[in-house]
Amino acid sequence: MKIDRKRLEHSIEELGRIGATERGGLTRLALSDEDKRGRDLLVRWMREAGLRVTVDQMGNIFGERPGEPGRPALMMGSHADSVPTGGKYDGQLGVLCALETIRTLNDHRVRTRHPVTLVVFTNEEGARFQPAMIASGVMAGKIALEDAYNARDKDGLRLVDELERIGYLGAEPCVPRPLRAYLELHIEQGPFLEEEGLAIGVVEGIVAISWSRLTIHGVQDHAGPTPMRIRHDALVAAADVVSGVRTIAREIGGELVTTVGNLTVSPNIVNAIPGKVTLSIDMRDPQDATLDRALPRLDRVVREACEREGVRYELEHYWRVPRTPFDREVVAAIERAARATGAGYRRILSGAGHDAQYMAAIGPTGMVFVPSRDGRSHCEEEFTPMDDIEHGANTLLGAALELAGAL
Ligand code: HGY
Ligand code: MN
Ligand code: MN
Repeated sequence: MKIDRKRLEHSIEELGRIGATERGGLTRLALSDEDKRGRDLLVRWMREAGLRVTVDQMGNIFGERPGEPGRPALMMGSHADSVPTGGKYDGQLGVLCALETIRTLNDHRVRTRHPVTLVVFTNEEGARFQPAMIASGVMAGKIALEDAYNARDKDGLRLVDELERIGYLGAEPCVPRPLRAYLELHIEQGPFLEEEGLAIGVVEGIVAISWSRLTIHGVQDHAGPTPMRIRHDALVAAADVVSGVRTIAREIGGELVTTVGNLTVSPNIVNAIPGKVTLSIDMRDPQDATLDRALPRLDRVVREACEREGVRYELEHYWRVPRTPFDREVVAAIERAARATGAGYRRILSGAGHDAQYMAAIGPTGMVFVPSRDGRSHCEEEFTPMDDIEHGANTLLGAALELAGAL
């Protein structure tokens, strides 16, 4: 039994047109009008596949295919929101490969012991509302529903109000469901599979992640008449922090990665000394202990940079997800399915966060990776060849058949 490559390719192209950018990428921010249009299309496809569609309090969408009554479901899916000027594979490919798996089961009239449930998670990216993976985080009991509801985007709009506005504020409680397993196919978003000429990654787990936000208060003043000796420039302190964040990764080394991805300056005009700067710090490592070493260094970098410039600051380490190992039985099932495709594969660790990170706290979880061209993602150049997607989708199908128990 194999997936229908043409049908899958067509679905990728059709969903990828919703929020498409001129340069072939995708901007479909969580709970935006484009996200609503994408969700509506997925709900239509789920219904056409005979699934019972429900929506929970966080806007997560579920499409249920029946199994034997009383058995826990095999859940599979991903997210359909993107980063700004991102790609049309991150997240949506996992949703569409899960849908293609179900469509293939339908084609072959396969009945399964366990129900099979397709899931589309809300706001996985954390691009519009923080933190990332907020909806699977609420489901896993790691993020309070009220906190998620009150998360605000850069325009001050609340997550719950945006859910309501697009018609996806569901009634189903966003709580753990009994799980046979959770499977997620995703692009690797790194260079290793392509470098080694492999089509499939059997994901053993996800790195530890820490997100911090820094606000620096300087003294806003005129860029002309203010002598250098009396300046307290928030952006000069921020610049020291940005290079200090890079130095932490260089000094600790190993697989630690550190990024300042977001920086806002106020009043952000040519002729005023910046009075206020906010910036984000993203740090990740396969070991929690390394992040525990890196965070005090970050505190020191910020303290010293701000002391030098004589500015005040607030530094908040507001999100931390531990290194997450996946379930050995599920990983083994995915590896068997990968081997059965005949394509090249290897075990791999994910450097990107995924909803699977929280789902692993609810039930046995595993992921399938497919390569990213040049290792690129979160950019319009994001791309994965259809041959690799086909191998990945057939791996997902094989693992689903084993874990759901084809009758
Ligand atoms: O941040 C991440 O790793 C994911 O793309 N949300
Ligand atoms: Mn993703
Ligand atoms: Mn992403």
